[in-house]
Amino acid sequence: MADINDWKALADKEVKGRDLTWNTPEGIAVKPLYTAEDVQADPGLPGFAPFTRGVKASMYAGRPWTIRQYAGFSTAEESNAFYRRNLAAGQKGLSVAFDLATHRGYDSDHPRVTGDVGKAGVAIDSVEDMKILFDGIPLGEMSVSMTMNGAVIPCLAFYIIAAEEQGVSPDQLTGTIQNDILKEFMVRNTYIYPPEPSMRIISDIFAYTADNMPKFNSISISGYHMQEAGATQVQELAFTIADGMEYVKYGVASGLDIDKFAGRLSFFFAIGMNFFMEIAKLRAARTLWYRAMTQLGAQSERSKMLRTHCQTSGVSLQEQDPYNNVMRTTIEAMAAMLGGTQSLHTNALDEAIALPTDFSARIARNTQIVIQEETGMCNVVDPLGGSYYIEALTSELVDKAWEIIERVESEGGMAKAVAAGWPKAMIEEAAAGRQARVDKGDDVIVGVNKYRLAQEDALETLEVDNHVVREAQIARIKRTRENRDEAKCQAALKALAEGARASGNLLGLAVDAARERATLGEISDAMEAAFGRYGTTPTPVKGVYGGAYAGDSRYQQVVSGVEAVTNRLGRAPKLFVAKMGQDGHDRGANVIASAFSDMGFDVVSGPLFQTPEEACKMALDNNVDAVGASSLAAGHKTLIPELIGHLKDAGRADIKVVAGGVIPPQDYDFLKKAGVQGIYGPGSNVVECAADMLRLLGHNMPPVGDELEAAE
Ligand code: MLC
Ligand code: 5AD
Repeated sequence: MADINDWKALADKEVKGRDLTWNTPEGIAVKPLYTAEDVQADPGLPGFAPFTRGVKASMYAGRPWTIRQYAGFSTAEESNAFYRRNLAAGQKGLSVAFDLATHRGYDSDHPRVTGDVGKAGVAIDSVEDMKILFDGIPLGEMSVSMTMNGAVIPCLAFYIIAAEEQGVSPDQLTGTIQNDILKEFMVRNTYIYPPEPSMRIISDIFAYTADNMPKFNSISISGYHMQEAGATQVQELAFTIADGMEYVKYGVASGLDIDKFAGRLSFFFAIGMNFFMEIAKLRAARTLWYRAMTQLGAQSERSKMLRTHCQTSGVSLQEQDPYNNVMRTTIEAMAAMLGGTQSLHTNALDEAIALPTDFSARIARNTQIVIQEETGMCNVVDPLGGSYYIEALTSELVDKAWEIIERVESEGGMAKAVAAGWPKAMIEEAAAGRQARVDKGDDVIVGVNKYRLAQEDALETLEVDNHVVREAQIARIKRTRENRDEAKCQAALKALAEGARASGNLLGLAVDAARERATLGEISDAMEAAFGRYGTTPTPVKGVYGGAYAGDSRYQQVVSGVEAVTNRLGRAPKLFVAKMGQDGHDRGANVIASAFSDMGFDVVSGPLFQTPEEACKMALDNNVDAVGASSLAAGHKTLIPELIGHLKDAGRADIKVVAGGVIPPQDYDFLKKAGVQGIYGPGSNVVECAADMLRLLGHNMPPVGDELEAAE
């Protein structure tokens, strides 16, 4: 019989000695062949420790994963109608997307959120909105996930009261609250309070749910947003498990018995296009959590069992040739189910430009239904168990992630690591490296950097008129305030504020305030009075993007162009990367900032959450040549024209304004009429963005492929 050396000789001959090793971004050297020799240990059986092969013995053969589509937009009425249509069409669990005003603890009438109300999710200002959101949906039967982290106390309180007023007691509630603040500080940015009080909020929620809501998952510890921000699978895995360990330590330090709350911790991972790596990642995650929880002293098997939701990757989807996104999502959905997820969201094909329409949501949902009901794939538990490659990858991921986890632990845990900033820097470095690989065509994206269409068909997308939603919300807030018992409401808010300053369970106190119709903004303010509001300024990495481009002629042309402009101006051209509104997605802004700075621009990165007026002031104070407004949460039509208006009023219409991010092509004309001089959607090549910027600054930049020296 042939052995491995025979195989090596034959394969070498076939490819004439070419090295077939695939070096992945996570530093794994994937070989072209795996055999029994690569498998370190027997992975055990599903339903048994360490749960590598799944948390249930029967897995999907017994019950398929929950089809749980994340959704929310506009008003509670519109989102409720959308939920009901989706449930009628085969969706099994709900998952609420709140708008950014709600995330950040502002009522819809707050002046800082005019561009955000109802845009990236549904606007929720009080228990009245929450009741409408679940009208006709029995909360005693439906499991509901709420993606809420910053304003987690008022939102969960509204949910509890909405259920109470449906006649459903807290102990009947099944569902999940995201409640994962560490990754907010690292990558997602919808925090409100500083880290310490934010961690107290989480322990208070653990305590309240352990006592009153035994069927409710008190947290969804999320790696998803790390991968979206550019993390490799090893980083996502390591930091997520380390976050989980930190929450457990805080819970225990606050006096809770580990086995009383740990069984209701849940997880959330992204599933990207590296199919086998993603399958192995979920298996590795379960193996790691078992190890971590054993180390932390958990006794019950349930406490050591990693149950997870997954979402297919948003960043893997493209604006160009968008029907390719259906295939991408299908591949990712298969990886999630082969990895053994408990619940899944499949993204819609219009992901890169807007929120899903009924049409795109149907295709996304049916992707899961087809897998569950047409393929027979659910009938066998962990069908890839025992695959040499999958088992070897699983072990390698466990080892690589554990190394990072040990570093985190040796430095005092994840809260300290997040404060020190190195996990975020590591992720941003990976993001800049990925962008450079895509821009250079080393990482292929079909329809974007290869096989690009000459002409794109227009896609019909969902548009929300935030002005209309805001007016409706303001009217309802007014009615709610008029109809409540003001004295009782104020007393409840006062008790909450005192609880925040001293002790007392914040969720319990907020439930009382919610019952009295205190608004989300009022509940958040009561805690902010004690905790303060947290803000950070981004510090983009340097050298990674430029490093990846060493020797590239087009890159060199742009660098020379920047030098020419620098000589003309007597200083480097200055770009201000602005993030306005409550949109905290900063991967794009950070990648642009670090790449432009590597190319020689003088880059000023603004803080998150500026108003257009504040952004204008910063542009003027820094005397910049151009502002690049990054928008991924649909506020662009309100915020960018306002910024241009302020610049004009200040007599600085000469400052160029360009926009980048998730901007539907239908909005391009509107923005151009408002004075935006360049628009860069997803899939834009960053070197070409810089070439465009040079043209805007009056430099004669040659088109791609033209090797003529750029003449100043
Ligand atoms: C499951 N069950 C079985 C079984 N399979 N029983 C017998 N045999 C089987 N084969 C039981 C389970 O034990 C459980 O009961 C019950 O059925 C439900 O199954 P589950 O597997 O727990 O599923 P689910 O209820 O859907 O819970 C999944 C979860 C949860 C634990 C991962 O946390 C969850 O739903 N998370 C969703 C998070 C989410 O949607 N996030 C969106 C983020 S979007 P019991 O009693 O054991 O519980 C986002 C984007 C952004 O964040 O904005 O940035
Ligand atoms: N409705 C549906 N999906 C949403 N996403 C974000 N907001 C919404 C919403 N309101 C999805 C996108 C995004 C990820 C974070 O969640 O897929 O990439």
